[in-house]
Amino acid sequence: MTRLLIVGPPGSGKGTQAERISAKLGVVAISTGDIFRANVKGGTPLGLEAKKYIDAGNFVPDSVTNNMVRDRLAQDDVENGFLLDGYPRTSTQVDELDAILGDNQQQLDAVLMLTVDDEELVTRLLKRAEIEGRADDTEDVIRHRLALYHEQTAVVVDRYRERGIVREVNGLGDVDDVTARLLDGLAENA
Ligand code: B4P
Repeated sequence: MTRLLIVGPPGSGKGTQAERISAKLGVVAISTGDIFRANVKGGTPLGLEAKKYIDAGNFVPDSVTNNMVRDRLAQDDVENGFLLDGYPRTSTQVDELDAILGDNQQQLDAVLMLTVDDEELVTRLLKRAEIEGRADDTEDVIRHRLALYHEQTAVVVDRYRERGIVREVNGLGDVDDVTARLLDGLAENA
C-alpha cells in the first residue's frame, strides 16, 4: 500500500510526474487541479464556484476543496494506494488530510517535493500557455500563484519535513531524468 503526495510550485512538473509515477507504482493519481478543471469544463456548481478563484490564481476555499478530496478518497480505486497531486496546499488542508486518513488508521508514506527556481517556472508556464491557453497561465497570474506557493504551501512541506517523510528532488532537466530521481527518492524511503 502506497500513499504518496507530490508537491512543488506551479510548473515544477507535478502533474507531468504524477502521471508517470502513479502508472509505475500502479496507484491512482488524484490531482485537485484536474478535478477542478473537469468541473469547470462540465459547468457543474463546483466548477462555477472554483472558476473564479482558479482564473485569478487564488486557492479555492479550503472548505470546498477539503470536501471534494474527502469524497474522492472514499472511492474504491484508492484501495491500492494513491498519489495526491496539488493537495494539501495549505496548513488547514494538512490537518484535514490527517483527519481523513486517520479515520481509517492511515497516514502518508512519503512526500515527493520538486524544486525548480521561479524564473524557470515562469518560462515553462508561459510556454504551456501558448499550447493549452489556460486562463491562469498569464504572467501576472503565474507570479501571483508562485507568491501564494511561497506564502502558504512552503509551510505544508515544513510540516511533513518534521515527520521525516519528505524526499526533495531537483525538478530541472529532462522529464525522464526527473522521473528517475523521484523513483530513487522513493526507494530511499523504503
Ligand atoms: P494545479 O493543476 O495543481 O496547477 P499547477 O500548480 O500549475 O500544476 P500543474 O500540475 O498543472 O503543472 P506542472 O507543474 O505539472 O492547480 C491549478 C489551480 O487549481 C490552483 O491555482 C488553484 O486555484 C486550484 N487548486 C488546485 N489544488 C488546490 C488546493 N489543494 N487548494 C486550493 N486550490 C487548489 O507542469 C507545468 C508545465 O511544465 C507543463 O507544461 C509541463 O510540460 C512543463 N514541464 C514539466 N516538467 C518539465 C521539465 N522537466 N522540463 C521542462 N518543462 C517541464
